[in-house]
Amino acid sequence: MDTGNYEQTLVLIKPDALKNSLTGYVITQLSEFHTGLRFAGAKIVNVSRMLAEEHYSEHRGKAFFASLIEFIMGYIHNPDEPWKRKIIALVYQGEDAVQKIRDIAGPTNPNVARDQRPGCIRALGAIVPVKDPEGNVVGDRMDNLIHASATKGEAEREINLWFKPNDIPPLMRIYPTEVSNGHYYFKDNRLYTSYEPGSICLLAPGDVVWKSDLEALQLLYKGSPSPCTLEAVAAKYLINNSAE
Ligand code: FUP
Repeated sequence: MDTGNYEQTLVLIKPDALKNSLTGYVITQLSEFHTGLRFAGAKIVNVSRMLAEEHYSEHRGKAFFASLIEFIMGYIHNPDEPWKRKIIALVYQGEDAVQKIRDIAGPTNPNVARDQRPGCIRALGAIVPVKDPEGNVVGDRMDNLIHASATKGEAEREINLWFKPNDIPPLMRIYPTEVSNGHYYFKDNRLYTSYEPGSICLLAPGDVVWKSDLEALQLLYKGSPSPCTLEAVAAKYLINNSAE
């Protein structure tokens, strides 16, 4: 199938950008006219803790981790209005998609962005001190308006984490898919292949699924080592399933 053999990358328009009405600005900066890239997927997501922690799993244990999770879940920018807690997840596709969007996003740290790349998107961000329970500053939270995948490998992991195959038009999918031939249910961080009261159906026979997800579920069900955790697969199927 011709998918243009193009690279894809994940962009998240974060709660600080949404709160400050910067969505239009970001989308204009990333538009096909400026970047040559096309939309392959888009969704509004109320970010669950499971999804947030999987997305930022490489930062687990760091001083800013808890604050970063609260931030991406929308608690910081919408403490009293839970229905406003959301991000916009986008997949862009085209030649050099990862690098092109990283360049327009700019450096991770907004202070560095202002210094080194004035005009980039993250130059409009903010740095917020993270304190321990005694009030000592132990790190910084970087509210930098957008996430952009750092490498092609990260883009694949992240797009598979946030998007199901059917969120992306068939001719734009670049990662392998399969059709599920079984049921998979999720409850209390456990996997089942038949319905358990209170469980949520992740996959049913006939569902189009990322090949990597199906392989991971088959391994996890057998109790064998899997390249990813159950949470990393389940988080996507639970998107917008229930409010945090
Ligand atoms: P990037 O790939 O540019 O998103 O950068 P990182 O993977 O290093 O960081 C992921 C997210 O963690 C960024 F959005 C910024 C945030 N972060 C902090 O909040 N504080 C830090 O000290 C480092 C990163």
